[in-house]
Amino acid sequence: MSMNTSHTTLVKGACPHDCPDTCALLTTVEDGRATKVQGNPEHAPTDGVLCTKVARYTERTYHPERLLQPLRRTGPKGSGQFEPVGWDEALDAIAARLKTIAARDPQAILPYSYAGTMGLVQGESIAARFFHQLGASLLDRTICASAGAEALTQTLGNKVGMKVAFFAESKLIVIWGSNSIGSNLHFWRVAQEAKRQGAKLVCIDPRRSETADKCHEHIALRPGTDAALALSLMHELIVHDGLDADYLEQYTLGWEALKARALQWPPERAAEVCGIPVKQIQDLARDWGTIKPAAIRLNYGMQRVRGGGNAVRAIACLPALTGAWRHRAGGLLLSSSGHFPVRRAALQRPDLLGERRPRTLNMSTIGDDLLRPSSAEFGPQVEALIVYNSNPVAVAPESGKVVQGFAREDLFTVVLEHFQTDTADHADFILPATTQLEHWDIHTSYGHTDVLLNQPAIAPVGQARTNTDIFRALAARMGFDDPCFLDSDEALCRSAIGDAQDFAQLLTHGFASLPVPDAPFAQGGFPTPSGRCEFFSQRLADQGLDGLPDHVPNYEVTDPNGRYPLAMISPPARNFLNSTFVNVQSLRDIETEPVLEMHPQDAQARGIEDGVVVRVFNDRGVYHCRARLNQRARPGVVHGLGIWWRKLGLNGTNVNELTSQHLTDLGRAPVFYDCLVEVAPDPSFVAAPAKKESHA
Ligand SMILES: Nc1nc2c(c(=O)[nH]1)N[C@H]1C(S)=C(S)[C@@H](COP(=O)(O)OP(=O)(O)OC[C@H]3O[C@@H](n4cnc5c(=O)[nH]c(N)nc54)[C@H](O)[C@@H]3O)O[C@H]1N2
Ligand SMILES: Nc1nc2c(c(=O)[nH]1)N[C@H]1C(S)=C(S)[C@@H](COP(=O)(O)OP(=O)(O)OC[C@H]3O[C@@H](n4cnc5c(=O)[nH]c(N)nc54)[C@H](O)[C@@H]3O)O[C@H]1N2
Ligand code: SF4
Ligand SMILES: [Mo]
Repeated sequence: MSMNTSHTTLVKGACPHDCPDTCALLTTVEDGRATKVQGNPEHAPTDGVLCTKVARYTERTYHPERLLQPLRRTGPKGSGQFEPVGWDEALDAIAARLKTIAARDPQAILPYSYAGTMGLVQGESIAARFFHQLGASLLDRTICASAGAEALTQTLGNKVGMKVAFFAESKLIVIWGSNSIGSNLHFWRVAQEAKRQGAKLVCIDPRRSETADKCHEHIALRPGTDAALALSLMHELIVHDGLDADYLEQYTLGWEALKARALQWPPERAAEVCGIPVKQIQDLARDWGTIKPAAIRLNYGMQRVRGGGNAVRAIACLPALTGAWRHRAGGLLLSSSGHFPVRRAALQRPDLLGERRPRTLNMSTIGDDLLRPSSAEFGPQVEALIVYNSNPVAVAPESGKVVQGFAREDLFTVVLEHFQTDTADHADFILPATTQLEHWDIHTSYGHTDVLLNQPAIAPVGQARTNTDIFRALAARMGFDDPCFLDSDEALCRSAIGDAQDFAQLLTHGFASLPVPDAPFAQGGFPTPSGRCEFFSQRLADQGLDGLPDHVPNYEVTDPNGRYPLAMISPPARNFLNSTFVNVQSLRDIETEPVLEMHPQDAQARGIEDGVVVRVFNDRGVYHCRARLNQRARPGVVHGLGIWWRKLGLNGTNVNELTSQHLTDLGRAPVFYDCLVEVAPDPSFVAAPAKKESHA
């Protein structure tokens, strides 16, 4: 399991972050201290390479501001003023408060968590059991991928697709809504291999990203217009005889209906909607119809708009039109997570609810929901919030409202964290949690099909405890005596995944591959109700929705004469992972300050020079950052990069001050990239001195 030299150990682990690559880690431990985190060269998808962020994992783990002991609030809500408190005292007080609230109605308690760790054990195992036993409100975990996930499930039957390694053999790769170099580095390495073998790379992205720079073709469409482009590609394939009639006949459902829809989208119409040349559409359609094998790497960046679900449905149809799935290097990959036989019910134990059916609250509308009073439709006002693996004050949309909700003096908030984030600033109690180097976990992936085991490399830093251990301790204090609360983390790892998992192999190698066929849909066999690729979805039609994919325009469509004439998207900054790593100095030094990328033409029209502080605003709020003028932005679109910590920004806000709480067409997800703003120079702006984290 680990190799011993004199006082050095090499421990096998898994990267816990919300990233499709799920790298295998090797941590060097010298005399009990982790000194280096590297990629495991034996794990093919990792290939011995990590991104810059996780290569700095020891800097994050031993960060001087790491939370080392439980803290109790001393100042007003949100002031960030805390005093140290013992574990027993903190846990007793939390359990007592939860008991009081639960005695009235446990649904007034809301867990709030996401993918700070993607681990099945430190994610939702004991925590989920705890909230199920309690009967707390359920959380609809929609903040990232649920529009695309729902769309893919309706079309292909599950979150399934190509195996990432075979992109190396593709001759045409369409990178659609993904800055792979920044957010899917190990796929990019495979695409580079294909490029060396003569493949053509096309990038579809409003932003001229680092990835777009390195592709042969860049189609810079307006945000939220991908379905129009996809339908028009279908139009061209129909008109110019690019279809695989045999594949359509044998393995798809609803072709005649989809064909009629696609014929409404001649390239001239789509070009107008997308704001791109007609020729780009015609050329891509010709390539998609003639170059084989052809593959699409779709990513979630393009589904954060009103029509995000429909757009994913339209794009997911494209491989079936040309029979691209026949080849293992053809087809599409958005997510591979549906391939894993995770035993979710055994881990999370929804049966502990018994007959109770608590309400479900959507994490993407936490701003509104924290401000809602009790009512017949809503149920009880949220009185307590337990946050783990997430930083909602920074990452949830319309943060003005989120902050107002978290600032409620009557709301009882507990935050399990590594650092005093913007969310932790609003806690009544902050509980220090272990990092990936300090605990057991088991990981699936949404970018490859290997299971990874993470073994602890070092003892918990300070008084940190695992999420599981914290919920076990709370369960005991609540009087929950089901034996499932005693399961150890190692036992949870062993039981997490069905028969595909050989635990001995995981202990030895750190990873194991699932038995997934190389070309899963070469002869149909889609995991849909019909077994076919469902262009038409009866399940959607039964819900009163359009059974066919269509272009659904953004909620906020640009109007050059409108009050807010610029469309803003806010994709990740390469050196942060959502809001994680923003407080790691060496990485923040690379990103420097919060920026807004603008096209020089838009800047000039507003008297904005490169590097000046600007006000970005709409009816929801104001965000200050520095203008960065370059050709990455197309005219009419601006980019507020990365999810900065509010308190490390220029005026104590971040880009989510401007985003809305509207939801997508499918999957109830947020529409971060469907957002209109105006921008103005702000020469009088003086940055507030950066707030220091203070715990004492
Ligand atoms: N370095 C880094 N890596 C990350 C993350 C991070 O924050 N930093 N986040 C992780 C997470 S949580 C996720 S969900 C994944 C995936 O995260 P994604 O959100 O898919 O991130 P990106 O790959 O950056 O892809 C977003 C790209 O989509 C583009 N885009 C925006 N709107 C549209 C549109 O309407 N149409 C099209 N075609 N493109 C659009 C953006 O300009 C951007 O280049 O990445 C993960 N990896
Ligand atoms: N404007 C805009 N907003 C966005 C996005 C965007 O592109 N633009 N992207 C959205 C997307 S795709 C996503 S996925 C969400 C991400 O939102 P979140 O899932 O909230 O992700 P992070 O901001 O990385 O915050 C995760 C937190 O979990 C903590 N954490 C990590 N591991 C552990 C652990 O083991 N125990 C405990 N207790 N804590 C831990 C980390 O310290 C970190 O503070 O943000 C969304 N918000
Ligand atoms: S964040 Fe992604 S690329 Fe970086 S180490 Fe983790 S899994 Fe690999
Ligand atoms: Mo995400």
